[in-house]
Amino acid sequence: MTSLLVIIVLVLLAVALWQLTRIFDLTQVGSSSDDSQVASDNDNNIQGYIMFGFLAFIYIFTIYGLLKWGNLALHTPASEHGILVDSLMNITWVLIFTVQVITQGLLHWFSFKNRGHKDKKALFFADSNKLEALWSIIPSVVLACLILYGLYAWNNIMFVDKDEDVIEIELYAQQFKWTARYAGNDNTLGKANVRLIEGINTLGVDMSDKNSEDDIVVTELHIPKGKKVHFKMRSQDVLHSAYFPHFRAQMNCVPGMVTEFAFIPTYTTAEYRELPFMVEKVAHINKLRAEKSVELVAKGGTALDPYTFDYLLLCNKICGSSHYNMQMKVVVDTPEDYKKWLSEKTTLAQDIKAAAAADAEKAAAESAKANTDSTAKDTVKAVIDTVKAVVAKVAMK
Ligand SMILES: [Cu+2]
Repeated sequence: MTSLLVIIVLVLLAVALWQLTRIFDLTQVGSSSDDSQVASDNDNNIQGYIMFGFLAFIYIFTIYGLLKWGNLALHTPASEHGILVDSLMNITWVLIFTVQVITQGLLHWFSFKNRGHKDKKALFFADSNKLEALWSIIPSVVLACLILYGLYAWNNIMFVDKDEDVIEIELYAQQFKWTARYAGNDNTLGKANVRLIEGINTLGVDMSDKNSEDDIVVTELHIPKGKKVHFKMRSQDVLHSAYFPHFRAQMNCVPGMVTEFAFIPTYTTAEYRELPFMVEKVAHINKLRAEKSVELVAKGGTALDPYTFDYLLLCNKICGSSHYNMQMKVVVDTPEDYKKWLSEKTTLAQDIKAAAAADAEKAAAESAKANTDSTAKDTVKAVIDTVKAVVAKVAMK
């Protein structure tokens, strides 16, 4: 509401200023100033210098932005293909910056150099095949090279050989959380369907499928370093996007279909935490948190916990009101730790059995309690009846 009021005030202010300038123009009628509406040499000079000023602004702001916010860009990639993605990104940046600096410089220089002048006349020519060829061929060649390199990178990243030794993991997206399913010893995920969602089987895994028997469902993702992990994504409700920024991986999760990608992690969580840039970043965040904590404690609040780095799986599609909080912790372990972690997990089949047993136990306890209650009620009733009978007998006597 406040923003709306601010916008209305700004619009009204702009209208008022515009009206003021009109009134000012009207007061100038008849004066000696030039009101011919045709640009004079002086006007053209001013416009030329303003253009140079704008060019300087573009250059200075670009340099300022790079220095000020450059450190916010993602740092060292934590996956094998991440290096390829980063180099593609860097090449694109260098090209864009070079072309931007040269073309903007030329554009403004020529506009200034050929600014309007009473004695100058613009040269007219219908077309120039040489120029047309030059500005068509150069961008086409550059763009074709970029696209080819991009396609090469894409195939390299997306292609998973059927015979390749990979770990199969399903990522299940729903408003607003992620769940992961490991394929188990057979390394084949069992079938699943949203229609089969029931009780603790929140992913709708088809338990009649043999491959589902050893599937493991977890809410914290663990993956081993140096091993290719093949992710298969499903969505329960709306369009989500599985985004692993540190691994340079992202894929849409579309309801009704399975999407996929694969990557090889190259740093364990512990190793990534030790990288110098990360140590520096975490120290900076914790310094800010400590300062904020002093402020909070002074106001009677609680101090903030210190920050520790963890890889994250985020949702990168605005999928609803709590989209910002749709994330899952990702831990990259050494292969040994990963095996140990996974071996400690129970399978979904075991979980369902345990839940059914717990339900049965609860139902038995409830029925036993109901029986005890009814027996107690019967006893009390019998005692009351006996007392009533005795009282009646005594009264008759
Ligand atoms: Cu989402």
